[in-house]
Amino acid sequence: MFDNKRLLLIVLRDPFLDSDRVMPPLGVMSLHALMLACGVDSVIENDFDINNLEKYQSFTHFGISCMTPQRTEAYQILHAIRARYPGRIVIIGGPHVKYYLEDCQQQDFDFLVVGDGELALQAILEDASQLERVICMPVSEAQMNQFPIPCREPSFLNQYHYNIHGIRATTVLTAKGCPMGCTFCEDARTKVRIYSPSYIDKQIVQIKELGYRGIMFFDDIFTLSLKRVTELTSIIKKHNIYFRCFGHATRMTREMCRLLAEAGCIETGFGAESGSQKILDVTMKRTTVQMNRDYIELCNSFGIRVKAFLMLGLPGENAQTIAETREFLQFLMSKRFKNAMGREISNDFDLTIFFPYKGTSIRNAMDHGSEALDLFFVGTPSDYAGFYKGKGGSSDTILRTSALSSEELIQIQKNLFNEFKSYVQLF
Ligand code: B12
Ligand code: SF4
Repeated sequence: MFDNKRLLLIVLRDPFLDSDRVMPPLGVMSLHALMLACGVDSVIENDFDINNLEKYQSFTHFGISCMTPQRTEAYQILHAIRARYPGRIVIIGGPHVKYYLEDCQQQDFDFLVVGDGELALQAILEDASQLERVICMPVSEAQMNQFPIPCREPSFLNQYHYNIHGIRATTVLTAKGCPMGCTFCEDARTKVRIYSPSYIDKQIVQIKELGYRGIMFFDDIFTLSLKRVTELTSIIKKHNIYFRCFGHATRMTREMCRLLAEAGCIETGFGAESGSQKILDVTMKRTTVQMNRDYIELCNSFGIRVKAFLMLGLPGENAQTIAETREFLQFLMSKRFKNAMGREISNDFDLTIFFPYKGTSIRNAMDHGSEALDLFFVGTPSDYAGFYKGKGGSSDTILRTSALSSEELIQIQKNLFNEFKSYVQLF
C-alpha cells in the first residue's frame, strides 16, 4: 500500500527565536512514528537546505509543519520543490493551517491538513486520488491512544537542549485540548482528549532510558482535575524524575499541589496574564488577581517554583493597569523559598506583548471593527512575522490601546524586564 513512498517531514526554522533547538517538535515526531509503523520510508528534516535540493530527490511526498510565524519559509520551500520536482506531493499541516486556511489555500499545496495529521497523512500516503484538497480528519481519544508514541530517536532528540533547574529534560503530552475560553488564545475551547496511563508510562520509560531525568509536561493544563492529577502523579512517582507542568489558578488546590510536589514537580508555569482585574476580566480567564496570588503562595509553600506568564497590550491597557501588573511582579519576584533540593530560589516570569492571532476571540472582534474594544492595529498583521517571544525577549508588536502606543508598550516591557529579571535566583 505504502510501497515506494518516501516522506520528508519538514520542521521549519525559527530565526526569530533565541534558539529553535529547545523543545522538540512533538507533533512531527508523532507523525513520523506512525508513518514508520505503517511502513512508509519517513525522514524528519529540521534543517531544510533550499540551495541543495538534490538531497531530496528520492522523496515522493513532502510534509511541512507550520506555525504562523514560519509561513514565509513554508511557502519558499513549496515553490522550490514545485520548481525542481514538479509532480511531487507537497502537504502543509500544523497550527497555521487551522486558522489561516484562506492564506494557505492561495498557495499551491496539494493538500492542506487542518488539525490532527495522523489519519490525514495515512490517507494521503495510501491513495490520494479521491481526496479533497483540504482535509480535516479528527482523531478520537481511542485512536490517539492506539498510535505509536512519538519517535525519540537519540540523534534527533539530542539536538534539542532544555533543562529544568539544571536537570536535562524533554517534553511529553498527557492530553490535548483545553476547556477554558481565554479570549486571546487559539486553543480556547478545544476538545480535551487524554492519553491513557500506559501511553504516558511508555514515554517516561523511553525518556529515562535515553538518560533524561526531567520532563516538561506540555499539556495546555496539566492540573485539569484532582482525579486526573491523582492518576498522573501515581504514574510519574514510580519513575523518580523531576518535572514541570502548566497549572491553572482556578483549578489548583492544596491537595493537588501536595500530589504534584510528592511526584517530583519542581516548577509550574501558569498564565497570570496581568496584575489588573480589569484586564483579567477582558480575557475571560475566570481568575482574580487574588486567586493568582494564592496560586503562587500555595505552590511556593510546597517548594514548587512558579513561572508566571504575563502579557502587555491586552484591550484597555493603560498606566493604571501597568502599575497593577508591576505590583503583581513585585509580589511574585520578591518571594524566596526552598526547592526540593533544599536550595533557596525565587519565582520567574515571562512578559510578552500580545499578538492577536486569527482564531482568537479578540482578533475576531478586532476584524469585525468592535468599537467597544480598546485595542487597535498600528499596521497590517500579515506584514508581521507574528511572534510574541523572540530574540532577547522581544515581541512583534502591532497593537496600541487608546492610552498607550506600541512604542510605549515596548518600552514598558523593557523596563519591567530590567527591573524584575534581576530578582531571579534560579538554583
Ligand atoms: C510545544 C509548543 C511550542 C514549542 C515547540 C514547538 C514545536 N515545534 O512543536 C515551542 C516552545 C518551541 C513553541 C514556540 C512557539 N509557539 Co508554540 N506551542 C506549543 C504548544 C503548547 C504545543 C504544541 C504541541 O506539541 N502540540 C501537540 C502536537 C501533537 O500537536 P501539533 O504540533 O499541533 O501537531 C499536530 C497537528 O498540528 C498536525 N501537524 C503538525 N505538523 C504537521 C505537518 C503535516 C505535514 C501534517 C499533515 C500535519 C501536521 O498533526 C500533528 C499531530 O496530530 C502549542 C499549543 C497547543 N496546545 O497545541 C503552542 C502553539 C502551537 N504555539 C504557538 C505559538 C504562537 C508559538 C510561538 C510563535 C510563540 C513565540 N515564541 O512567539 C513560537 C513560534 C515557534 C515556531 N515554530 O514558529 C501557537 C501557534 C499559533 C499559530 N497560528 O501558529 C500555539 C497554537 C499556541 C497558542 N494557543 O497560541 N511552541
Ligand atoms: S490560555 Fe491556557 S487556559 Fe486559556 S484557553 Fe489557552 S490553553 Fe486554555
